[in-house]
Amino acid sequence: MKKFINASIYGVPESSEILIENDRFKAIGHHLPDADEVIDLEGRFVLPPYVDPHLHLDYIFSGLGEGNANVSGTLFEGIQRWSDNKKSLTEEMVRERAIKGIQKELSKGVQYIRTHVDITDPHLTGMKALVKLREELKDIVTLQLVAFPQEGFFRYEGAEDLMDRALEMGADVAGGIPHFEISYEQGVESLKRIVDMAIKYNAMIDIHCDENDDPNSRFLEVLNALVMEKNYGPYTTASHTCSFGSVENSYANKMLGLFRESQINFISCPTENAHLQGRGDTYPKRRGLTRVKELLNNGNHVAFAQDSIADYWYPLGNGNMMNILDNGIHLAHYTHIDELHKAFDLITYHGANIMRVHDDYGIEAGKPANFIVLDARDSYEAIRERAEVLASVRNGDYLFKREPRKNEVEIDFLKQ
Ligand code: 17E
Ligand code: FE2
Repeated sequence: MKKFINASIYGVPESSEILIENDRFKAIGHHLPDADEVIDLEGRFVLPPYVDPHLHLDYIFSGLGEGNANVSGTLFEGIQRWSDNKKSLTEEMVRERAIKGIQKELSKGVQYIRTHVDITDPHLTGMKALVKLREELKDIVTLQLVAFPQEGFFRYEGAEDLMDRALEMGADVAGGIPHFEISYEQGVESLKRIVDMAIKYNAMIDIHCDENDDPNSRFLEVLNALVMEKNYGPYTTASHTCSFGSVENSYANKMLGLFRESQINFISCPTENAHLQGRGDTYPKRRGLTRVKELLNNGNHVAFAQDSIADYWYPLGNGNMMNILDNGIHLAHYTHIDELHKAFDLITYHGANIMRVHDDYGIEAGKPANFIVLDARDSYEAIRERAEVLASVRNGDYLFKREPRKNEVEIDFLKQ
């Protein structure tokens, strides 16, 4: 048995000790029984691992290199560049990219990743590579795969059949991109078929939905209605929904009532969409964010995600969820002290609920012993200091452990 003492546990203020037996939490509390190994955390902040519920592992680093930059900074240019270049992609290349991305995220405290995988490819190259990797890496990372028709469910010939095959191969989630279809009608029809297909395969749903600034892009309303009728809201996620940040209040308020009923989930990619959206605006310039605060106050799960690491859509990104959280809370005005105390939910519990891994997630007796340790004492300090992850523990063992940084500047006269 292993015991961590003097921990400041997120959401469990009454406990300071964590007892682990083999790969599971045995007890959380005070003055727990002795263990063979005792690790003193010296008051540091402990929380469940970071969750990145929206990433494109098959695209990673595609934007590096001369001539690969997205000049207009728009979604459409990203899709075009990807389409022009993806034909040369091999399974080996996807595997290499994905491993690099996973390494980056893991080394920053992430242990759960939902990745979209482009299935508008007659060979399903990405899906083949990632199905294997999901199994090979399962001891160090929980990977979920979305069968994502990047070039359109109808717009790309044969996508419907490819999506069916990807789900047959074991994709966990059905994706979609209705705002990229050639008409409103086709967008709606794509959602109907995707929802039916997901239910047929007992898969979750995660749609790239209204990733634009158009207040009349209303596929979110359609998606919500479809899954509400089938009681499938908790298994469904609307990703991006940038346009919901542009609709007027009377419409938003009506929709919030419906989202409360359906319990549909939301993923916002604050850095990605601050970069991609508002490109048609002069000033005021929109920042691409959905109504994060209102959705949270409405009782829906909202998670933040990285989305891209140096791909055709976005030149930055390094898998650091603290950076995503920091940007997201600023853009969302989620910065009141009471909000800062619970802001980590956006990169931990909400993502775990969205991925539906919540039964095995969290610092509770009986659950897998997965957690991270931050170089801070509580949530507020961790966010203010953008605290580094000092350790990541998976199934009771360290994935990594690093020394805290010291104050590099010593000012002697203060000591006198
Ligand atoms: N594909 C897409 O449709 N939207 C994005 N933001 C990315 C890929 C990164
Ligand atoms: Fe995406």
